[in-house]
Amino acid sequence: MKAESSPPPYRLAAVCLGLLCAALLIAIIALSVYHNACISSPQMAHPLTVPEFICKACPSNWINMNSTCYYFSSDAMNWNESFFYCRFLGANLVIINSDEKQKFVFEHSKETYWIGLNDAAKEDTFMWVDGTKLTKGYWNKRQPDNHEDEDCVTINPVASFQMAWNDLKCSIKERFICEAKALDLSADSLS
Ligand SMILES: [Ca+2]
Ligand SMILES: [Ca+2]
Repeated sequence: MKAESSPPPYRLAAVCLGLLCAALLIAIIALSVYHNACISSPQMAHPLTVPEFICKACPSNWINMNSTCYYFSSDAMNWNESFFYCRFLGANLVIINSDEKQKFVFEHSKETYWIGLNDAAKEDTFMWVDGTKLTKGYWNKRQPDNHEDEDCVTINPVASFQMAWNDLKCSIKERFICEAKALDLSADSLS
C-alpha cells in the first residue's frame, strides 16, 4: 500500500501543467499590452509605456521623424553615386516637399548635403527623384545660377532654412541625405 504523504504522479503532472498555463497566460497578456500600445500610442492622450518609435522603427544610425527614417551620410560622393547608394540602402535621396520637412532636414544639416533634386533633363526645370516637379524651392540668394552648368541641388548650413539650397555641378563629391519609410511594427501591419 502506498504512503498517503506521497502524491500520485498524475497530481504532479497536473500542477506542472497548471504552472505552464499560468506562464502562457502572462506571456499572452504582456504581448497583448504591447500590441495595443503599438496600435493606439499615436492617438492616445496618455500613451502606454511602449513609445511610438518602437512601433515605427529606423536603423540605429538613421533619424526618425514622422515615421520616415533619414540617413545623413558621412561619406562624400557625386550626385549619381549618392542616388544609387540610397537605392542600395532601400531608400531614396531626400525629397523636400513641405516647410516642416525643410526645417527638419536643415536643422540636421551641419554640412553641405545632396538632396534628390536636379534639372539635368531640362535646364531650369527641377525634378525630384520620384519624377515630381519642384513646386516650392528654398534657394539661397541668386540661386539657382547654373554657374558653369550646375544641375544638382544641395542643402547648406546657412542662416535661414528658407534660403538654404544651391545648385552645384553633379560631379562634385558631397555628403547626401537618404530617406525611407520607417519599418511599421504596429499590429495593423502584421495582421
Ligand atoms: Ca542647371
Ligand atoms: Ca549654384
